Amino acid sequence: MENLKVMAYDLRKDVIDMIVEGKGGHIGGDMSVMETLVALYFDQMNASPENMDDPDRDRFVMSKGHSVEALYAVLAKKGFFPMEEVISQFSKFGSKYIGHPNNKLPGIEMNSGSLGHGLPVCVGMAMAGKMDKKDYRVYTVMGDGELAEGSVWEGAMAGGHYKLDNLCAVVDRNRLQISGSTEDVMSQDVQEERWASFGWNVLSVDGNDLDAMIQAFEDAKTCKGKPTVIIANTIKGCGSSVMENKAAWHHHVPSPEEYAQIMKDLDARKEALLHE
Ligand SMILES: Cc1ncc(C[n+]2csc(CCOP(=O)(O)OP(=O)(O)O)c2C)c(N)n1
Ligand SMILES: [Mg+2]
Repeated sequence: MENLKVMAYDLRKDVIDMIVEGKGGHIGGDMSVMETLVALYFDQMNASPENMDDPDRDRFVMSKGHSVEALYAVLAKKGFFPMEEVISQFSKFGSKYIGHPNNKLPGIEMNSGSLGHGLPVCVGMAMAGKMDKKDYRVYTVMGDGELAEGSVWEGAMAGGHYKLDNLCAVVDRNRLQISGSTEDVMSQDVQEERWASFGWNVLSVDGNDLDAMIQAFEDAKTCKGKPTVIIANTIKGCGSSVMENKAAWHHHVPSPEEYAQIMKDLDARKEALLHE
């Protein structure tokens, strides 16, 4: 388990390199979502390069598609494509590693980036699983700003109505969206009640605590007759005080000085984990 926690920090470093190399990227949300992705791909999901065409594989959709750099880092670590290749080619002209997920790449189930579409499509995947009597589970991650999209709530309504207990959604609750605080732009403070009213099992945990995320995914599996939403309370930019909780770091390329400090901070967090 300690290794996975450290891995989440190593993958953050890969993301920073990707963004510096590609001269752009949604850095803040990549940092906040990392433990969610590590928990899913390295502990929970039955999804690997070996079984990506298997009808029984678990499905994941990165609904907040702008956090593609974090997804690329995790998929590369999992062996779907080489890490060096994605770092050196990210967002470059003619590259296949473009700035939002596309399903021509191995391991990516659905194109995303236009917010609000992941959950409704995952509802369909989960319904198909039930109809086909398959055991696979369906996962998606949304941003908290993304919850302003009406289609999210149509998906929520259908997920509850059809009692899709094979569906688990995560909200990366970092309290910031593109232009500032979610509470200023479109308040999300009552979202637990909203999800519950649509018939969902609602869990709220520290989303940058890998143990807590894994436990939440385990709890979701035991809940029958309802889909689960995990409100993952995270820190946007998690990993360095240079980036943390700063709206300006939603999309940002670190300067050479910022880069040096961020890498130092990420190494310090890793060290602290190793001596915990
Ligand atoms: C439909 C749609 N509208 C606008 C955007 C532009 N956009 C990209 S990221 C973003 C903010 C998203 O904030 P949040 O969902 O909280 O993501 P996070 O904080 O995790 O980065 C917006 C508005 C988009 N991608 N799709
Ligand atoms: Mg957010």
